[in-house]
Amino acid sequence: MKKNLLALTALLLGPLASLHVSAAPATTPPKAFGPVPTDRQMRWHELELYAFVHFTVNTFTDREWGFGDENPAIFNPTAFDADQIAAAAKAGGMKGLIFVAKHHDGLCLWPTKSTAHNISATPYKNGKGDMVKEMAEACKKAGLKFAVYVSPWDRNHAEYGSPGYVTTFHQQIDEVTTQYGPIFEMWFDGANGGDGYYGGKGGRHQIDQNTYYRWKEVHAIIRKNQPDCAIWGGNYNEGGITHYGDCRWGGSEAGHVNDPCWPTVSSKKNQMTHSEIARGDRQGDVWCPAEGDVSIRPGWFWHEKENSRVKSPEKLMNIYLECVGRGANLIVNIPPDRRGLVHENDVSSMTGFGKHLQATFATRLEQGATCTASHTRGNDASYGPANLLDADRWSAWITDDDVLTPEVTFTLPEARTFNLIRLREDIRLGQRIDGVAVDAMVDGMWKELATASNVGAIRLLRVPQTTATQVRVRITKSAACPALSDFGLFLEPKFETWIPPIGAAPKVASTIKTKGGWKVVSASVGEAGAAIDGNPATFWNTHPTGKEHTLPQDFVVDMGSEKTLKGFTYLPRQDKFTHGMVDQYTFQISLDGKTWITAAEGEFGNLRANPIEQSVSFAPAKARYFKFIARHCLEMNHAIVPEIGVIE
Ligand code: FUL
Repeated sequence: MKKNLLALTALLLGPLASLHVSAAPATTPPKAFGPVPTDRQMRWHELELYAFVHFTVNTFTDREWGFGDENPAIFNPTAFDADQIAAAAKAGGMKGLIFVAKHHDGLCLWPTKSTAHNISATPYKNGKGDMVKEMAEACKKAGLKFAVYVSPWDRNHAEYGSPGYVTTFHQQIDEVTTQYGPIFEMWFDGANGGDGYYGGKGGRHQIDQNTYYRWKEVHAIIRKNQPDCAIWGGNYNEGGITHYGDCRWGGSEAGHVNDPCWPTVSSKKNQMTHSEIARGDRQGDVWCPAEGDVSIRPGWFWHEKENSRVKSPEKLMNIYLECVGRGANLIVNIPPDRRGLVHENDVSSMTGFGKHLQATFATRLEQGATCTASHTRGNDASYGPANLLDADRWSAWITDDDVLTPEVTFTLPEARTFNLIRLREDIRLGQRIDGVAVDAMVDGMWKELATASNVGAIRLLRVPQTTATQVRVRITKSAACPALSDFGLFLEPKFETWIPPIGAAPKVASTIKTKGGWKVVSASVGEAGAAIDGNPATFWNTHPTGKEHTLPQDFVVDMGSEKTLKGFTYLPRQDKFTHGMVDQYTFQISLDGKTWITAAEGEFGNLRANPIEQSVSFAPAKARYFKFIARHCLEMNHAIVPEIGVIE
C-alpha cells in the first residue's frame, strides 16, 4: 500500500508532483467497499492469537460458575507465578494474554476500592497481592500484550440488578484501565444465569443487557483511558441503531468460527441471532470482526479430573485453522491450577502447538517466485502482483474498478512441495472478495486445490500435499475490484503422537463405570433407559408426548451391586438445542432403594455456551441405587438427559 500511497500523493499534488515523479498519469486509487476497520481494529487483526487465563475461587471449588457466596479465604494458590503463566502462553505462539480479573463469582483479583470482595480478603500474599499487576508486568517482560476480562454479571454484589452495582462496575473498569499500563482488549461476557448470592439476599436478577450496564458510558471510559484498546461485547442500541464494540464473539466456545465468517454486522439489528453472530452479515454496515475462544481443557477453569483431557497440539492446530484461518482472532485458555501454575500437561501441549506453528510458518515457499496477473489497475506497477510477495502484508494487487474476476500466476524457482496456502486482502479497503480458487500446475495441467467464499484479514487453506512449479489464484467473485494483499505457501509438518507428561492414562475414563447390568427402576415421567444406554444421541425426555410435565422430575437406577461412589457425570444434549438442559440438580444415593441420602446438589454452569460433560465429586459413599433429580432447566420446563454416569 505504501506504493499505492505514492500514486495517491502524485494524484493529489497534480502537475507539480508529475515534475518529480513521472510523466505517466497517476492511477486513481480504488474506493473502499462497505465498512472498513479502524486503526485500532487493524492492530487487533494483526494479533490473531492470544491466551485467556481463567483463575478464581472456581479453581478451588471445582466449579465453572461460582455462586458468589465463596469465602475469599479459599482462594489460596501456593505458588502463583505470573511469569510461568506468561511463558506458557509465549511457548504457544500467543501474541497477548487476557487475564480474567473478575469472573461471575465477583472476586476481584486486584485490590479494587469498589468492593471488599477482592484479593485483599484472600490469604494470597497476606492480603497484599495484586494479580492483575503481576500478570501485566509478566506479560510486558515476556513481550506479550495484556488484556483484561471483567465480568459484568456479579453474583456476589448486593446491589446487582439495581443502578448502584453499575456504578461499581464502571469504577472497576476505570481502575483496570488506568492502573496497569496498555490494555489491548477489554472482554465483557454476556452470561447471566439470573440467580446468585447477591450479598446474602439471593434470588434471581434477569437484567436487560442492552440498557442495564450503561455500555455507552463504559465505551467512553475505555476510549478515554485506553484509546487503543479493543472492546469485546458491550453492544447497546440507541434510537434504533446498535453501537458495537470493536470485535464480537465467534459463536461457539469450541474455538472455530463459521465458514464463511464475515467481519461485518448490521447496526439496524437490535438483537443478532446466534447464527448471525457466527456468520456476520455480508451486507452489514459496521466492521465488528469475530473472535473465537476455546479452552485447552473441557472447562474454562482448572479441574484435576481434566488433567488428562488437555487438547493435543494437533487439535489446537485444527482449531487455529478453523478460526484464524477463517479471518477471526483466536483465544486459547490456559487456566492455572491450585498452585497458581499452568499445569505440566497444558504447558506441554502449548509448547508443542507453538513449535508446530513456528515450523509451519518459518519457511515461505513462495519466496523467489515471479508472478504475472491477468490484469493490474491502470497497468500501474504500484498496484501490481509483486505486492503479494513483499513483506508488507497489506500492500495489494488491485485491478481496475470493472475487473472483478482476475487471476494471478506464480512461477516458483523450482518445484516446491506445500500443503498450506495463505491469502489476505487489504481490509483497509473493506472486504471485497466473495470467491477465490487456487490451482497448481500438476503434470502439465491445472488442478484445483482449494476454493473459499471469502478472504478477509487472513485465509488459511489446507490442501493435499502438492509439488508444483506454478500456482494460480483465481478470484471467482468480487463485490468490488479485488485487493488481494498476500500470498504464501507453506509445508505443515506431520504431528507426532502427543503424550501428556503427567497421568497419560485418562483418569476420568477409568473412573467412570461402564453401565453394564444397570437398569432403570422408576422414572417420574416417561422411559429413562436412554439416559444410561451409553448413547449420547438418545435421551430421557420428560415431555415425551409433547405434553408439558413441569419440573422437578427424577429417575432411579439400580446399578446391580453395591459400589463406592465418588461422584457422578451428566452429559447435556449435544444436538445444539438448549431446551431441557438441566442446570440445577440433586443427586441422591441409596443402599436399598428406599432410604435416600443427598450426595450432591447444585448447578451446572455455562451449559449454553459450552455444553460439555459435567462431573460432580462428593465424599465417597457406598450405594447400589442412585436417583437423579432434575430441578431446573435452561429453557422450557422439562428435562432432557442424554447420559448419567457415576465416578467410582
Ligand atoms: C463464558 C463464561 O460464562 C465462561 O465462564 C467463560 O468465562 C467464557 C470465556 O465465557 O460465557
